[in-house]
Amino acid sequence: MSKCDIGLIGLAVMGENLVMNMESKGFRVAVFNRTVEKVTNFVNGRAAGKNIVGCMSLEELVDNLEKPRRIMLMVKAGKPVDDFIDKLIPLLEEGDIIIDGGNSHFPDTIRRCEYVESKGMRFIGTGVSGGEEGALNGPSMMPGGTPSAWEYVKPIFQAICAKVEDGSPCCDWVGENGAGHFVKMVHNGIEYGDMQLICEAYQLMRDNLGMSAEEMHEVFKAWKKTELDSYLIDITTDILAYKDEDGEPIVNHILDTAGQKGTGKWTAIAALDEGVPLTLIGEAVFSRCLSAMKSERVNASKALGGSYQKFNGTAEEKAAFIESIRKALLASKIISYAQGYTLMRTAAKTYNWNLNYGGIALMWRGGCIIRSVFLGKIKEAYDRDPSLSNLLLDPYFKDKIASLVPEWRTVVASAVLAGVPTPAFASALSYFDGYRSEFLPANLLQAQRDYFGAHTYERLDHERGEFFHTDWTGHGGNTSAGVYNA
Ligand code: NBP
Repeated sequence: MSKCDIGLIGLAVMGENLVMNMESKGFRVAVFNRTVEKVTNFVNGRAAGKNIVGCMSLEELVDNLEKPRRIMLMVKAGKPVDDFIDKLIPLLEEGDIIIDGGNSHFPDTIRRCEYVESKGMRFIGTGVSGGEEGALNGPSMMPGGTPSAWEYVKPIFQAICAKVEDGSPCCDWVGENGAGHFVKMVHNGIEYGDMQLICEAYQLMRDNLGMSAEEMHEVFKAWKKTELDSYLIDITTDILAYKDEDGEPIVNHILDTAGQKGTGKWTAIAALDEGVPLTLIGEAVFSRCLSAMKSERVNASKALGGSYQKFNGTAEEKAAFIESIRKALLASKIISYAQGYTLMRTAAKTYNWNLNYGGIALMWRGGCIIRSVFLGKIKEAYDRDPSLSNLLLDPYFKDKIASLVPEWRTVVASAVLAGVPTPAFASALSYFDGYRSEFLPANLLQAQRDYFGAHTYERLDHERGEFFHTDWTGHGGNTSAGVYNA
């Protein structure tokens, strides 16, 4: 019997579908699962008659693999990954490759990569996006880790991943140690942002314009034909048309509390750690938190007044406002990606990753939840200038946002007047206005810091790096604080 090309541990929804995908591309796959009955069920069920070898122990799995061995873990993120790594290492040989395809936090991947390499083996941490369907038919994959492992994993990953129209794979090497999982984390953060933006457009149409789910379905259907064309707009269009058993749109029956698994929070925390203003994704995470406070909001709506001002324009004005909402959504989306890319650029410096920003846009272009036509424009921007410091400075995005700004302002202002919350639209606009400001009020802020804490300040009429302190009250000394926190 010939050996297998790859082993996969973890026969839950993602693992099973990835195995089926690999097998369909001509790879022979050995499989194992902690609860071994699942192996038996799988090989006798979905995998029956396929080029898939069920293994009842890790030893059997390892014995069944070509060298260098490639073993992919698709298990619950966290301790199960560490446990499997520790069980595998004594069974493996130098140069063998352990791949973690779960949603691991990138600091864990950095640690695991160093640990596995210290034992003479190689490690890859890869983001896999696209859910169950993506795993089966072609996910977006973002691998990083031990660089020398990539040549052994590349033929499999690039065969099973999603492809864009010209056949380019939505999977390429991201960078060393935790880079792949970092990029996957930012992907998930951007996903939070994209979903929040769509929900704000929906709330404006529902609560300000008083539109029905059916009417909004038509609007999103039309938006699919614009630059907003994306998987998330697609599924929103479908959701709004879906009827419950009583014939009502099911969306009207769903409780308005959102769950989260934490990857958006990780992205926001990484941004705070790196000092990057990732305001839109931050607002998207907090909006889910606010949504989860349902009973408190119900009480507050009674205590504080929970109604929204209704739009009272003509049919033409309503249609024009809907188009303005579309533009506000697009403008805010550009800001979200500009912020996400700034986070990746900053983290790349911190962690010494040589990230290929156009390549990342291509990886997200197909297969994953944020896949969209828009990502093609980001790829083009980084092809034009791989060292672009901010997406907003690319000629295409600069012109695009300029064309959207007036109506974006109208939408945010109208939402504020109507009392409809639009935290992502509004924070994106504030970021835009802050980013394009030569002068911010931080001169006053720095004066306050110097006043109460002798934190010193720099002056416009002196070179950068010269620090001054003022005795603001006349009772202070000339001593300034030792550390200047820029
Ligand atoms: P789950 O995240 O539900 O994990 C199930 C697998 O983990 C099973 O094989 C289970 O074994 C194993 N496992 C658990 Br649970 N606890 C274990 C432990 N203490 N020791 C050893 N094994 C343990 O599966 P999934 O939804 O297929 O996701 C797999 C990974 O892919 C996760 O990291 C997930 O975050 C990520 N991911 C999921 C999606 C998605 O749409 N579901 C998308 C992208 C990425 P058992 O059968 O013996 O309980």
